[in-house]
Amino acid sequence: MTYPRFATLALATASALLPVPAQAQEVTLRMVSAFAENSQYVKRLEGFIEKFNAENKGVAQINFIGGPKAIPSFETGNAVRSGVVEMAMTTGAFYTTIMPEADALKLAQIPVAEQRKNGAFEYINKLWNDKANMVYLARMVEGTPFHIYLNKKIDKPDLAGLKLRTTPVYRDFFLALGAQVVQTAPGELYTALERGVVDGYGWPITGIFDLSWQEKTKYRVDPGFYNAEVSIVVNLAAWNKLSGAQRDRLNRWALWIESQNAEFWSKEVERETKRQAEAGIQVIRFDGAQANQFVDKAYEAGWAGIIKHSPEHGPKLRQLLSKR
Ligand code: 173
Repeated sequence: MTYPRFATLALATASALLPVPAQAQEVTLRMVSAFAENSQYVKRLEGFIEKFNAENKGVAQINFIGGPKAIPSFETGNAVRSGVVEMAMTTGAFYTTIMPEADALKLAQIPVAEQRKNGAFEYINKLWNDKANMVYLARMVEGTPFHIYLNKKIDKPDLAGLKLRTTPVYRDFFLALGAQVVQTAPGELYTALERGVVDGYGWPITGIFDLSWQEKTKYRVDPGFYNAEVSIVVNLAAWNKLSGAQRDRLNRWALWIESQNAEFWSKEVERETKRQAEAGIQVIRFDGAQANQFVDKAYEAGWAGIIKHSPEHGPKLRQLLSKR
């Protein structure tokens, strides 16, 4: 439809005189990642950001600043809490010093889609708002268990005499298995393996190739345990400054990326498992009752750690995140 010239002019003049509503201004949100720039996690994030930016011009844009070189992995939580950046893709284990409950998300036995329905997601957001000045926006990684990777052979679930690289994710479980632990950021693990400072490490089933750890890894212990959690968090003050339309876009895109998780990660698990075998990594496999005990012990140690540090919220999180 074409308008007569004067109508167009009149409209243009009228809109020039109106105050600009908040939602008419495009907002740019700066974002960092706790994981390396060449990692699979970040590649997927970059694809997401590219699509988001292309489809949300004039509303909101995400400016990806970089990985741990920009903000060290264990500082990403602080950076979002304090507003140094507006967003981060990180994991709860990296900001337990802000709130110990952050590390509970690895213990989720139900997908985030279900967490959004059973009250868990709301509970999480209330906690994250209150304790970390953050909005918990979207879970990026689901359905990828953690594993123990070793350079020394074990024949039962016993890590006595071994020194393992850890983060809060694995700490209580590895200690329960008798290991000595040393905490490092992902970026320091290669050197720790190379120098023989550690005999192994914890990491999800995907991603060991990102920083070349396969070169220094002989065994993977099966089964895996927990549910690796990597999510997008947003500074609460920045969130509150957004217009309803801008928040709506971010929420819609959060749901969109989450809806891709199951298929994306199940393919990655298959691909990376195969790739590990091709790289010569041997599997130390516990079966049957021993496997069940191993996994049960992981969850028991994990929840005991959470509940010890958060007697107030730990039990509720356990109830909300566990399979019925
Ligand atoms: O660094 C880690 O091993 C870690 O805690 C983690 C958490 C989530 C995904 C990948 C690694």
